Amino acid sequence: MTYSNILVEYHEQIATVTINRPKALNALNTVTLQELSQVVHDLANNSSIRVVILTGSGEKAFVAGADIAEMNTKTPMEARSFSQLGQRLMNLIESLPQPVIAAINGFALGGGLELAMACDIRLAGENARFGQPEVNLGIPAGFGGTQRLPRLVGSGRASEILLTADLFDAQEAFRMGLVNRVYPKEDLQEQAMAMAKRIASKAPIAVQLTKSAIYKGANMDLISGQDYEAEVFALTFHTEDRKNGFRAFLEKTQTEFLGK
Ligand code: CO8
Repeated sequence: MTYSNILVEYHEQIATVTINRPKALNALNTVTLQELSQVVHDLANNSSIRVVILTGSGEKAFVAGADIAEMNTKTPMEARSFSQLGQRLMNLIESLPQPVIAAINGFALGGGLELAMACDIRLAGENARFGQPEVNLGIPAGFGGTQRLPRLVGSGRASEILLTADLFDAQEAFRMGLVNRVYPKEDLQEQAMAMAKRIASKAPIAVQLTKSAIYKGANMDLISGQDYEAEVFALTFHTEDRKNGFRAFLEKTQTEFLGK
């Protein structure tokens, strides 16, 4: 399937999804949000894909936010629908069975940072710049940023970022735990692919259940989260991969995980 604003490339068991509106710094308009939702929906049903990389096209931006030109003409009701379209996309990414790595290759602002925060792992090029500049435009963040940012970096730091609209660089994002690693910009995509391959080589059902336990647990109390963990732990004991993984360890050999 071809999209006007999204590129999808497949490399063995890894899908790279690129937001492709470089002239608008990959800003998220309605079409891009809809296409991305369709891509994520399709990937959720594609069991041959084990890891997804999400990135932006061009040298300058991951995503510079929701599309300001498009939003400018919206009525309050249309703005609500647009916010909910973005929120649904972020939730869809978070609940995708496969892990998603954000390769942040430049500006990740507003809806762009919100998109990165819906991913499981964030890797940044050293040229990346981050921020939630919505209050400069007279709006609050609207794709989940007021909720995910405090959960990721704590409410004090999140409040500063959301209320001042100050931009910050990749090293600062790293120091506050918002990104996992920072790479020279020319190494970013290669490093994202290397990490994706490492994850893709692990037992896929265990990987997906781990993601699910992290994601579900974030919205549960500790005891309920542990109950869920015990359930998914037990589930893996039905799998061939669990048996083969244990056997390989005990026999000091290697196994290739098949996802069953
Ligand atoms: N939307 C639309 N177009 C954009 C956006 C954007 N968010 N960002 C950049 N562009 C366009 C510019 O208009 C410009 O287009 P043109 O060449 O036709 O004039 C092109 O991309 C290149 O941008 P600049 O010339 O501005 O490039 P600079 O290097 O000078 O500046 C910046 C780069 C600093 C990233 C600058 O473009 C900028 O500040 N962009 C806007 C950043 C921003 O405010 N993002 C937040 C948007 S609001 C948001 O994301 C809310 C999400 C929830 C919404 C739900 C509520 C309804």
